[in-house]
Amino acid sequence: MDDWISVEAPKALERLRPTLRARFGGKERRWAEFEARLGEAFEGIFRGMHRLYGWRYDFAWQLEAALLAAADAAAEREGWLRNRDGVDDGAWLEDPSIVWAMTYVARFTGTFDRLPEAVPHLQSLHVNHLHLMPPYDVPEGPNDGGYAVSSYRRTRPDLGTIDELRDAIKELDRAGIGVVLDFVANHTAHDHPWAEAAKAGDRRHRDFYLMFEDRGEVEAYLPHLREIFPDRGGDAFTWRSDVEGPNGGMWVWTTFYPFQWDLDYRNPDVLVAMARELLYVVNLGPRVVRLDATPFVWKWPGTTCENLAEAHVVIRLFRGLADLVAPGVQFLSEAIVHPDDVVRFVRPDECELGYNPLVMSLCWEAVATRDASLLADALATRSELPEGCRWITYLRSHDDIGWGFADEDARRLGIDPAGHRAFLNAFYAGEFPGSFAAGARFQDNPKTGDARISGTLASLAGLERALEEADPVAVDLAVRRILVLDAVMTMAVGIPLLFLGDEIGRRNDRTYLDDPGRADDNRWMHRPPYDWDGLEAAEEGVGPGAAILGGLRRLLAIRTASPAVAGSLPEVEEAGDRAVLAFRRRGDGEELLVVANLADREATARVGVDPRWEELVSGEPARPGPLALEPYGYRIFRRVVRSPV
Ligand code: OTU
Repeated sequence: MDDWISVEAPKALERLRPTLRARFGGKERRWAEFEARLGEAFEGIFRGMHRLYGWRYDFAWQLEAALLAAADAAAEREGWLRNRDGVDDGAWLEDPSIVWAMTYVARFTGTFDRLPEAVPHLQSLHVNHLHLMPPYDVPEGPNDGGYAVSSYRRTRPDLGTIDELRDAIKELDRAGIGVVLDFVANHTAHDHPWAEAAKAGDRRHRDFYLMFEDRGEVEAYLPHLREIFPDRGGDAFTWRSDVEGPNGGMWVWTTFYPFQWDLDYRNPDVLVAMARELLYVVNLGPRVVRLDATPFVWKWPGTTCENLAEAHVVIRLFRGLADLVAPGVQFLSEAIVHPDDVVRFVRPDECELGYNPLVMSLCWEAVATRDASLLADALATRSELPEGCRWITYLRSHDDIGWGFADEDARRLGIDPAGHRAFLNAFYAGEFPGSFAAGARFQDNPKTGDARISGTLASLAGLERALEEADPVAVDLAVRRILVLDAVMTMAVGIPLLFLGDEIGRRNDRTYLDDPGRADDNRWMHRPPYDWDGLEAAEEGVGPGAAILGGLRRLLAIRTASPAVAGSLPEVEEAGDRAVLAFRRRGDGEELLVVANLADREATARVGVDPRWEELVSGEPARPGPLALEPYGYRIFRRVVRSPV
């Protein structure tokens, strides 16, 4: 098969060359650039298309359509972006100074044109990549925080126009802040023009979605599927009487909410149409595109319809086509699944970047159990990625926290996975006696016993309860808890990502309950409007926000000046106390030793340091012998190592 492709692909390229060239309308330099990239990427694209659609009578036409989409996007790409493509080869991944943040435009500066006003604050946090939550047009009413996209070519009117978004991206980029934009590959909103056409009975667009005339057809899939959002009631299929069908409607596949219609990538028309939208987004100017819900894009009856091999081929095709247009633009994979499956999306020909939900959830696991073993084990055994790829490490996002550790890892450490998850849910929902957390259960599923957790960093870490109880000791402890978690996030592995607001200890927001479009999705409790007054107070040294902001800035200053964190893996070591996480990072003429006490009691750590090391957090000289750590105390030791001659 492979041999056949390596013979056929060059012939196909030969045949397509004049058609593609014509799209550049005489812009010879652009065509030459495109042609050179084509030489590199074509065989991969051919292979992917053939793997998915090679059996079809229209395979050659669909291949052509996909390449035409890339040629058109390349011909249209703006000059400043082409200049950036010329220098941006992804080498920035090797840079320790990369720091990410995420926010909703509506809840941060309100509009695109005011984003540049936030640059000084972002810079004070060393932030140089900003994920703007989906700013695209959405249906009226609930829209899953923008993840129900009605069109990629229009923005939400309250934020500004698509041109204003373009301008803001360009201006932020000039200020050294690359933008991260979403591409929601798995579904569209139920009022996307394709969905509207499908409702109106258009055959071509009906085939864009997974639609079934009767319940019997659904049964081929149903028993194997996981319920992603059980709270909504029902299952992954929604009966729509506004879609014409022989039984007065159709069942539509809706993995997430009923207003998010899953696309059917088994239809090559969908791949090509979505590639056009993706390349449109790429041409808006982001440095990174976040691919939402990557595991779900391919479905076969009788399978879980998650993480299928074909889903990877779809991502690879997107990557290959984007390589023709903007090779410097990186992809970020959002796969919140078993750790073995998470890592498979992170590879140079799929997504160079991947969220690390394992480290995220195990940070929380460690402070709940006062035991760093599972976190240490994950860092030691599950940090490695292919060359040129990086984790995005975070403590929480706009989504819930799921306990995604592997059952087999837990069992190896003598932990019962189901019981442990039940404990963690009770703990972070604040139900467990003595818990410091003020979170809430998200998508509690009594049938399976599964649940996830909502809450801001500060509320989950105990600040909300401590302030409510006006208990200064508990407030101090909560601040330390937040900072030790920040220390792990900034130093352990990958690129740190902050949810804006957490840097000043923003607590849960319950106003979402008054908004009918949000009230039944408690993830809104941890997506509060940005508290600019709170920031001012924190800057003036007032309240726990000031301590959090100061501590985090110190950590980020250390992190961004430490070449050892850029390319190295954490080397985890025993420190003689289960509450203590200790790891080294080595590289580029320096060695770091990070020691963090994840318990609310004093700990003693065995660390091999001597006066040749400096300690960067306290500034105190390093002393040999056991290290006494206060509750949630952390130290970052550094020494210069001479490179081998
Ligand atoms: C993503 O999350 C987004 O981050 C969510 O905000 C969206 O609601 C959702 O997609 C639909 O667009 O289940 O609880 O394995 O777990 O894609 C969050 C990936 C989610 C899924 C993930 C999804």
